[in-house]
Amino acid sequence: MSKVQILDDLADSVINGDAEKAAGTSRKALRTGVDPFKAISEGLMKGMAKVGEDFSKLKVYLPEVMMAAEAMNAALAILEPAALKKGGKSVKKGKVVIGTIYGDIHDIGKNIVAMLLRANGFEVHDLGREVPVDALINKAEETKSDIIAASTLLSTSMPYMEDLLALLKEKGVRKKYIVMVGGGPVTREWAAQIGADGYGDDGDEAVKAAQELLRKVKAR
Ligand code: B12
Repeated sequence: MSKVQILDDLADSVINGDAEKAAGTSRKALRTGVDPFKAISEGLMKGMAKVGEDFSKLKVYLPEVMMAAEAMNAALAILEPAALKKGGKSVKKGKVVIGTIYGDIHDIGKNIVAMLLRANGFEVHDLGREVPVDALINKAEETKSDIIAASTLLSTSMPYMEDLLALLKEKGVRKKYIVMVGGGPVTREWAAQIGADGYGDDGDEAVKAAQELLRKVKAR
Protein backbone atom coordinates (compact mmCIF):
# COMPACT_ATOMS: atom_id res chain seq x y z
CA MET A 1 0.00 0.00 0.00
CA SER A 2 1.39 3.44 -0.92
CA LYS A 3 2.09 6.14 1.65
CA VAL A 4 -0.49 8.40 -0.02
CA GLN A 5 -3.09 5.65 0.32
CA ILE A 6 -2.25 5.33 4.02
CA LEU A 7 -2.75 9.08 4.54
CA ASP A 8 -6.09 8.87 2.71
CA ASP A 9 -7.11 5.89 4.85
CA LEU A 10 -6.27 7.85 8.01
CA ALA A 11 -8.46 10.73 6.85
CA ASP A 12 -11.27 8.31 5.97
CA SER A 13 -11.06 6.59 9.35
CA VAL A 14 -11.74 9.95 11.05
CA ILE A 15 -14.49 10.88 8.58
CA ASN A 16 -16.17 7.50 9.19
CA GLY A 17 -15.58 7.63 12.94
CA ASP A 18 -13.86 4.24 12.79
CA ALA A 19 -11.49 4.10 15.80
CA GLU A 20 -10.36 0.56 15.02
CA LYS A 21 -9.37 1.46 11.48
CA ALA A 22 -7.72 4.67 12.72
CA ALA A 23 -5.56 2.69 15.17
CA GLY A 24 -4.79 -0.07 12.67
CA THR A 25 -3.86 2.37 9.90
CA SER A 26 -1.68 4.36 12.31
CA ARG A 27 0.28 1.19 13.13
CA LYS A 28 0.55 0.46 9.42
CA ALA A 29 1.75 4.03 8.81
CA LEU A 30 4.57 3.63 11.33
CA ARG A 31 5.53 0.19 9.96
CA THR A 32 5.67 1.60 6.43
CA GLY A 33 7.85 4.55 7.45
CA VAL A 34 5.25 7.31 7.11
CA ASP A 35 6.41 10.36 9.09
CA PRO A 36 4.15 10.49 12.19
CA PHE A 37 3.85 14.29 11.91
CA LYS A 38 2.72 13.89 8.30
CA ALA A 39 0.26 11.18 9.32
CA ILE A 40 -1.29 13.67 11.76
CA SER A 41 -1.30 16.77 9.56
CA GLU A 42 -1.95 15.22 6.14
CA GLY A 43 -4.09 12.31 7.29
CA LEU A 44 -6.01 12.79 10.54
CA MET A 45 -6.35 16.58 10.44
CA LYS A 46 -7.58 16.51 6.85
CA GLY A 47 -10.26 14.05 7.93
CA MET A 48 -11.30 16.22 10.88
CA ALA A 49 -11.42 19.32 8.65
CA LYS A 50 -13.92 17.49 6.42
CA VAL A 51 -15.99 16.45 9.46
CA GLY A 52 -16.04 20.08 10.64
CA GLU A 53 -17.14 21.24 7.20
CA ASP A 54 -19.91 18.62 7.03
CA PHE A 55 -21.02 19.49 10.56
CA SER A 56 -21.45 23.14 9.69
CA LYS A 57 -23.43 22.17 6.58
CA LEU A 58 -25.61 19.90 8.74
CA LYS A 59 -24.52 16.90 6.68
CA VAL A 60 -23.42 15.16 9.89
CA TYR A 61 -24.51 15.61 13.52
CA LEU A 62 -22.96 15.56 16.96
CA PRO A 63 -22.83 11.74 17.38
CA GLU A 64 -20.79 11.43 14.15
CA VAL A 65 -18.48 14.23 15.33
CA MET A 66 -17.99 12.42 18.65
CA MET A 67 -17.08 9.23 16.82
CA ALA A 68 -14.68 11.15 14.59
CA ALA A 69 -13.03 12.58 17.72
CA GLU A 70 -12.72 9.07 19.18
CA ALA A 71 -11.09 7.83 15.98
CA MET A 72 -8.71 10.80 16.01
CA ASN A 73 -7.73 10.15 19.64
CA ALA A 74 -7.22 6.41 19.00
CA ALA A 75 -4.82 7.27 16.16
CA LEU A 76 -3.02 10.01 18.13
CA ALA A 77 -2.39 7.58 21.01
CA ILE A 78 -0.37 5.43 18.60
CA LEU A 79 1.31 8.20 16.61
CA GLU A 80 2.27 10.50 19.50
CA PRO A 81 5.03 8.30 21.05
CA ALA A 82 6.59 7.89 17.58
CA ALA A 83 6.37 11.64 16.96
CA LEU A 84 8.01 12.43 20.30
CA LYS A 85 10.77 9.89 19.62
CA LYS A 86 11.35 11.43 16.21
CA GLY A 87 11.40 14.96 17.66
CA GLY A 88 13.88 13.64 20.21
CA LYS A 89 15.03 17.05 21.50
CA SER A 90 16.64 16.32 24.85
CA VAL A 91 17.79 19.86 25.67
CA LYS A 92 14.79 21.59 27.22
CA LYS A 93 14.08 24.87 25.47
CA GLY A 94 11.46 26.32 27.75
CA LYS A 95 8.48 25.47 29.91
CA VAL A 96 4.88 25.77 28.84
CA VAL A 97 1.61 25.47 30.74
CA ILE A 98 -1.20 24.66 28.35
CA GLY A 99 -4.92 24.03 28.62
CA THR A 100 -8.26 24.36 26.91
CA ILE A 101 -9.86 27.30 28.60
CA TYR A 102 -12.83 27.21 30.94
CA GLY A 103 -16.18 26.12 29.47
CA ASP A 104 -14.67 24.26 26.54
CA ILE A 105 -14.13 20.51 26.17
CA HIS A 106 -12.49 20.59 22.71
CA ASP A 107 -8.98 19.27 23.25
CA ILE A 108 -7.78 17.63 20.03
CA GLY A 109 -6.08 20.79 18.71
CA LYS A 110 -4.65 21.62 22.13
CA ASN A 111 -3.27 18.05 22.39
CA ILE A 112 -1.60 18.41 18.99
CA VAL A 113 -0.05 21.74 19.96
CA ALA A 114 1.19 20.20 23.25
CA MET A 115 2.64 17.23 21.39
CA LEU A 116 4.44 19.39 18.81
CA LEU A 117 5.85 21.63 21.55
CA ARG A 118 7.16 18.53 23.38
CA ALA A 119 8.59 17.15 20.14
CA ASN A 120 10.44 20.45 19.73
CA GLY A 121 12.06 20.34 23.13
CA PHE A 122 9.61 22.20 25.36
CA GLU A 123 8.65 20.91 28.79
CA VAL A 124 4.85 20.95 28.66
CA HIS A 125 2.45 20.91 31.59
CA ASP A 126 -0.93 20.07 30.12
CA LEU A 127 -3.84 20.88 32.43
CA GLY A 128 -6.43 19.33 30.12
CA ARG A 129 -9.73 20.95 29.26
CA GLU A 130 -12.21 23.35 30.89
CA VAL A 131 -9.29 24.88 32.77
CA PRO A 132 -10.08 27.92 34.96
CA VAL A 133 -7.73 30.85 34.32
CA ASP A 134 -6.37 30.90 37.88
CA ALA A 135 -5.36 27.24 37.53
CA LEU A 136 -3.26 28.11 34.46
CA ILE A 137 -1.54 30.92 36.37
CA ASN A 138 -0.98 28.85 39.53
CA LYS A 139 0.61 26.05 37.50
CA ALA A 140 2.84 28.52 35.67
CA GLU A 141 3.99 29.98 39.00
CA GLU A 142 4.54 26.52 40.50
CA THR A 143 6.54 25.19 37.53
CA LYS A 144 8.33 28.51 36.83
CA SER A 145 7.11 28.28 33.27
CA ASP A 146 7.95 30.71 30.47
CA ILE A 147 4.75 30.40 28.47
CA ILE A 148 1.04 30.13 29.24
CA ALA A 149 -0.85 28.74 26.23
CA ALA A 150 -4.64 28.72 26.10
CA SER A 151 -6.83 27.05 23.51
CA THR A 152 -10.50 27.37 22.69
CA LEU A 153 -12.82 26.36 19.88
CA LEU A 154 -15.85 28.02 21.41
CA SER A 155 -16.57 31.70 20.91
CA THR A 156 -18.42 31.63 24.24
CA SER A 157 -15.14 30.73 25.99
CA MET A 158 -13.02 33.40 24.31
CA PRO A 159 -13.74 35.99 27.05
CA TYR A 160 -11.91 33.75 29.54
CA MET A 161 -8.74 34.39 27.56
CA GLU A 162 -9.23 38.10 28.25
CA ASP A 163 -9.79 37.20 31.91
CA LEU A 164 -6.48 35.32 31.88
CA LEU A 165 -4.62 38.46 30.81
CA ALA A 166 -6.54 40.62 33.27
CA LEU A 167 -5.83 38.26 36.17
CA LEU A 168 -2.13 38.11 35.31
CA LYS A 169 -2.06 41.92 35.51
CA GLU A 170 -4.05 41.97 38.71
CA LYS A 171 -1.58 39.56 40.31
CA GLY A 172 1.32 41.73 39.06
CA VAL A 173 2.88 38.86 37.09
CA ARG A 174 1.91 39.72 33.51
CA LYS A 175 5.52 40.48 32.47
CA LYS A 176 6.76 37.14 33.79
CA TYR A 177 4.93 35.17 31.10
CA ILE A 178 4.56 34.89 27.36
CA VAL A 179 0.85 34.39 26.76
CA MET A 180 -0.20 32.50 23.63
CA VAL A 181 -3.75 31.90 22.46
CA GLY A 182 -5.24 29.82 19.65
CA GLY A 183 -8.05 27.62 18.42
CA GLY A 184 -10.88 27.86 15.87
CA PRO A 185 -12.53 31.26 16.50
CA VAL A 186 -9.33 32.95 17.74
CA THR A 187 -7.60 35.17 15.18
CA ARG A 188 -4.24 36.88 15.11
CA GLU A 189 -6.01 40.26 15.21
CA TRP A 190 -8.11 39.33 18.23
CA ALA A 191 -5.06 37.90 20.01
CA ALA A 192 -3.26 41.22 19.48
CA GLN A 193 -6.34 43.18 20.49
CA ILE A 194 -6.62 41.47 23.89
CA GLY A 195 -2.87 41.92 24.47
CA ALA A 196 -1.70 38.32 24.07
CA ASP A 197 1.93 37.92 22.99
CA GLY A 198 1.49 35.13 20.49
CA TYR A 199 -0.92 33.26 18.28
CA GLY A 200 -0.74 30.29 15.93
CA ASP A 201 -3.12 29.24 13.22
CA ASP A 202 -1.98 25.64 13.58
CA GLY A 203 0.42 23.50 15.56
CA ASP A 204 3.46 24.34 13.47
CA GLU A 205 2.81 28.07 13.78
CA ALA A 206 2.29 27.64 17.51
CA VAL A 207 5.73 26.05 17.86
CA LYS A 208 7.40 28.72 15.70
CA ALA A 209 5.74 31.51 17.69
CA ALA A 210 6.77 29.91 21.00
CA GLN A 211 10.37 29.56 19.84
CA GLU A 212 10.56 33.09 18.50
CA LEU A 213 8.93 34.74 21.51
CA LEU A 214 11.16 32.85 23.92
CA ARG A 215 14.26 33.78 21.93
CA LYS A 216 13.28 37.46 22.16
CA VAL A 217 12.68 37.26 25.92
CA LYS A 218 15.98 35.46 26.55
CA ALA A 219 17.87 38.03 24.41
CA ARG A 220 16.64 40.88 26.62
C1 B12 B 1 -14.45 17.45 17.10
C2 B12 B 1 -15.44 18.50 17.51
C3 B12 B 1 -16.17 18.29 18.68
C4 B12 B 1 -15.92 17.11 19.62
C5 B12 B 1 -14.71 17.48 20.50
C6 B12 B 1 -13.89 16.27 20.91
C7 B12 B 1 -12.59 16.67 21.57
N1 B12 B 1 -12.15 15.82 22.47
O1 B12 B 1 -11.98 17.68 21.30
C8 B12 B 1 -17.27 17.07 20.42
C9 B12 B 1 -18.23 16.16 19.70
C10 B12 B 1 -17.16 16.59 21.88
C11 B12 B 1 -17.73 18.50 20.28
C12 B12 B 1 -18.61 19.11 21.14
C13 B12 B 1 -19.13 20.40 20.97
N2 B12 B 1 -18.91 21.21 19.91
CO1 B12 B 1 -17.56 20.87 18.54
N3 B12 B 1 -16.50 20.61 17.01
C14 B12 B 1 -15.66 19.66 16.70
C15 B12 B 1 -15.08 19.97 15.28
C16 B12 B 1 -15.85 19.14 14.26
C17 B12 B 1 -13.59 19.71 15.08
C18 B12 B 1 -12.66 20.35 16.12
C19 B12 B 1 -11.27 19.74 16.00
O2 B12 B 1 -10.91 18.85 16.76
N4 B12 B 1 -10.48 20.15 14.98
C20 B12 B 1 -9.17 19.59 14.67
C21 B12 B 1 -8.05 20.28 15.40
C22 B12 B 1 -6.73 19.63 15.02
O3 B12 B 1 -8.02 21.65 14.99
P1 B12 B 1 -8.10 22.88 16.02
O4 B12 B 1 -8.82 22.48 17.25
O5 B12 B 1 -8.54 24.07 15.30
O6 B12 B 1 -6.59 23.09 16.50
C23 B12 B 1 -5.53 23.61 15.69
C24 B12 B 1 -5.45 25.15 15.68
O7 B12 B 1 -6.65 25.80 16.00
C25 B12 B 1 -4.32 25.48 16.60
N5 B12 B 1 -4.59 25.64 18.04
C26 B12 B 1 -5.51 25.04 18.82
N6 B12 B 1 -5.35 25.40 20.09
C27 B12 B 1 -4.31 26.25 20.16
C28 B12 B 1 -3.74 26.91 21.24
C29 B12 B 1 -2.66 27.77 21.02
C30 B12 B 1 -2.04 28.48 22.17
C31 B12 B 1 -2.18 27.96 19.70
C32 B12 B 1 -1.07 28.90 19.46
C33 B12 B 1 -2.77 27.30 18.61
C34 B12 B 1 -3.81 26.43 18.85
O8 B12 B 1 -3.46 24.37 16.44
C35 B12 B 1 -4.24 23.17 16.36
C36 B12 B 1 -3.50 22.09 15.64
O9 B12 B 1 -3.18 22.43 14.31
C37 B12 B 1 -15.38 21.51 15.16
C38 B12 B 1 -15.55 22.06 13.73
C39 B12 B 1 -14.36 22.86 13.26
N7 B12 B 1 -14.46 23.32 12.03
O10 B12 B 1 -13.41 23.11 13.97
C40 B12 B 1 -16.66 21.65 16.01
C41 B12 B 1 -16.94 22.99 16.70
C42 B12 B 1 -15.67 23.56 17.29
N8 B12 B 1 -17.85 22.59 17.79
C43 B12 B 1 -18.77 23.48 18.03
C44 B12 B 1 -19.78 23.36 19.04
C45 B12 B 1 -20.82 24.44 19.08
C46 B12 B 1 -19.78 22.29 19.97
C47 B12 B 1 -20.76 22.05 21.11
C48 B12 B 1 -21.15 23.30 21.93
C49 B12 B 1 -21.99 21.36 20.48
C50 B12 B 1 -23.17 21.16 21.37
N9 B12 B 1 -24.25 21.77 20.96
O11 B12 B 1 -23.08 20.50 22.37
C51 B12 B 1 -19.99 21.03 21.99
C52 B12 B 1 -19.02 21.70 23.02
C53 B12 B 1 -19.38 21.59 24.44
C54 B12 B 1 -18.30 22.24 25.31
N10 B12 B 1 -18.70 22.70 26.48
O12 B12 B 1 -17.16 22.39 24.96
C55 B12 B 1 -18.66 24.69 17.09
C56 B12 B 1 -18.08 25.93 17.80
C57 B12 B 1 -18.70 27.22 17.32
C58 B12 B 1 -18.06 28.40 18.01
N11 B12 B 1 -17.23 29.13 17.29
O13 B12 B 1 -18.28 28.67 19.15
C59 B12 B 1 -17.79 24.09 15.91
C60 B12 B 1 -16.93 25.13 15.17
C61 B12 B 1 -18.77 23.41 14.93
C62 B12 B 1 -19.68 24.37 14.19
N12 B12 B 1 -19.39 24.66 12.93
O14 B12 B 1 -20.64 24.85 14.74
N13 B12 B 1 -17.17 19.10 19.18
